[in-house]
This record gives sequence, structure tokens and C-alpha cells, in this order.
Amino acid sequence: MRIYHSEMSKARRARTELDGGQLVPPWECPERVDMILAGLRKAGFTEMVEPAEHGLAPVLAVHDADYVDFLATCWDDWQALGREGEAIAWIWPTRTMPGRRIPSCVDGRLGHYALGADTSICGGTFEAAQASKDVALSALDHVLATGEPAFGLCRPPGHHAAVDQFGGYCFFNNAAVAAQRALDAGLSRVAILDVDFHHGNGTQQIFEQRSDVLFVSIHGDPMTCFPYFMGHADEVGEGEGAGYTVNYPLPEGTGAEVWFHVLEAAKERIRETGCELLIVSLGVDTFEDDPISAFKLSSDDFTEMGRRLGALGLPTLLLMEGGYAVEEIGVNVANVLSGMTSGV
Ligand code: OKP
Ligand code: ZN
Repeated sequence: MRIYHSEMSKARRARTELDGGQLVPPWECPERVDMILAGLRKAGFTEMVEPAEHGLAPVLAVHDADYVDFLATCWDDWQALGREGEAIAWIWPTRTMPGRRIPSCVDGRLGHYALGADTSICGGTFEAAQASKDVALSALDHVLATGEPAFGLCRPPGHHAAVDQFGGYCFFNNAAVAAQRALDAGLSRVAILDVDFHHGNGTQQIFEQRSDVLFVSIHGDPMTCFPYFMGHADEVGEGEGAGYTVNYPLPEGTGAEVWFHVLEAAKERIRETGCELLIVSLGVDTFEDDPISAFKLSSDDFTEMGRRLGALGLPTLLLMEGGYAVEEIGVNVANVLSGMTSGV
């Protein structure tokens, strides 16, 4: 299987994440990329390809222009105020405010465009986000041209990024950008299966009114897990999109038996809706030793995950999302890819 990745993904090297009331080194670190590449090489994957530049047009097909402009200018605006720390949102238009005007000051803009305070913006963030979507789009081009599966080692991840919101370590929604591009290339329906531990709120928001993208997510119950305010089972899509959003929230502590049972239900929905392409938002933070997540999949379970995804028999684009057990992230990702190509 071809592996797409970009060295530019490491241009974002944030120093701080607000976690448990403290500023800690971010869980979503550039070392994840090298650990995944090392794990893939060790497992015998040798075809590593740099992406081609695709520009911002495919991004603007799913994200608002003012949001993209904010990401492009935020760090400079922040620095112009002489701030010492990284750009972190700290005030929001809450439920009791109208919040209709976008402030001009960067503090207000941060609150307007941020999902939470977990994700600092630093120099290199915009460049890394662009590299990440180029990785997704180049991998997509390969899948569409050959019918073979491909892996996009996207970093930063994307599934928490909404039409005009960043957070949860995500800036551009790589899976959504790729799905829209596939539709624009002539496909009539695409499935995005999100197996990251966290609900893909951004992907759901981008497509929840539409039936040409089926969004299916298996994740920690938002009653107790990030992103808390989206991902309940009764969110099923709206209008045209009714029935094309499917959420499977599962309790913390969920292990392989239940998880795979739910995966089969998710696959059935993908089969019956006649999707022509499968995009997997591949987080491996469902791993039992993930430091910020709470499912119990073992490294071997990721091989089984790959087999079961491959059994759908669809052209498949795998895109990296989360996974924070850095020591094991390489083997876990490699196991998914090996399982998928094992042909069993
Ligand atoms: C991103 B992805 C840990 C802070 C939580 C948000 C989690 C983002 C997950 N206490 N930060 O879905 O893997
Ligand atoms: Zn996650």
C-alpha cells in the first residue's frame, strides 16, 4: 500500500496544550509522524510518497473563506500584540450571547473560531495544515486512479475541524476535503467511517444536511468524553441528510468484542447506502494504553480492524487522525494496513 506523508507536517511544533488546568507539551506532537513511518517501514511498507500541492480551492469547498483567512493570519496577529505564549482561545460567544459579529481583535477571533482551549496556534500551524490536506488529496488521487487502497499520514489530524472551527488538534478537515473532492471528481456517494476514539464533530457538521456523504462514527460517549457536545446516537442528520449521519457512542472501557460488533453494524449501513468510496478517519487512540482515551483495543485488534475494513471491498482511503501512545502508534497503524492488504 502506498503511504503519503509530508515533512512539512512537522512545521507545527506547539509548546503548549491546556490540559487539566496546566499548560503541558501537546499530546499531538510531530514525533508521531516519525514513529508511524518507522512502524510502517518495520512492517515492510516501503512505498513512501511526498504529496503534490493541491492549493486551497479543495479546502474552500468545505471550509469558509474567513476561517481559512483566520488560520493564515492568526499567528502574525497574535505576535503583533507582543504576546509571549502561544495563541490560545480563552473567551467564547456562549449560549447567552448573540455572538453574531466576528470581533476584529485576535482574542475575540480566536473565541469565534475555536472549538476549545486545548489547541494552541503557533508558527508553522497553517503550513502543516496545508501539508496535511495535500497528503489526504494526493492519497485520494491514487485511490481514484488505481482503485488500490492508500494511506494518508495526515498530521495535524482533521475530524474535529468544522466549516469554520478549529480545535481538538485539527485545523482543516482532511477527510471532508477529500470526500468533497471525490464527489467533485464524479462519485455520487462517499462514506466516511470515523474509528477515532473521539467523535468527529467537524466531519458531522460539514455533512449533516447532505445525503452524498454518509458519516458513521464509533466513539467514546460524549456524556463523558471529548468533544462532549456532539456525537449522541439521536444525531442522525437533518433534512436531505436525515439517515446519513450515524453515531455509535460507546462507554469508556469498551473492548474488542463490543467494538467489532458495532463495526459490523456500521459496515452494513455503508453497504446499504451504495457508497462508492470508503474514507476511514483512522485514529488509533482506541488502543488500550492510549494516554487520553478509554477504549481497550490491543495491537492485534488493529490487524483485525484492517481485515474487517478490507472485507467491505470498496476503494479505500485511510487518513490518519488521533493516537497518542507514541511508542506503539507505529505498530498499531501498520497492523491496520497489513490487515487490510492481507486479503483474508
Ligand atoms: C483529537 B483526536 C486531554 C485533552 C483533550 C482534546 C482531545 C482531542 C483529540 N485531557 N484534548 O480526536 O484524537
Ligand atoms: Zn481522537
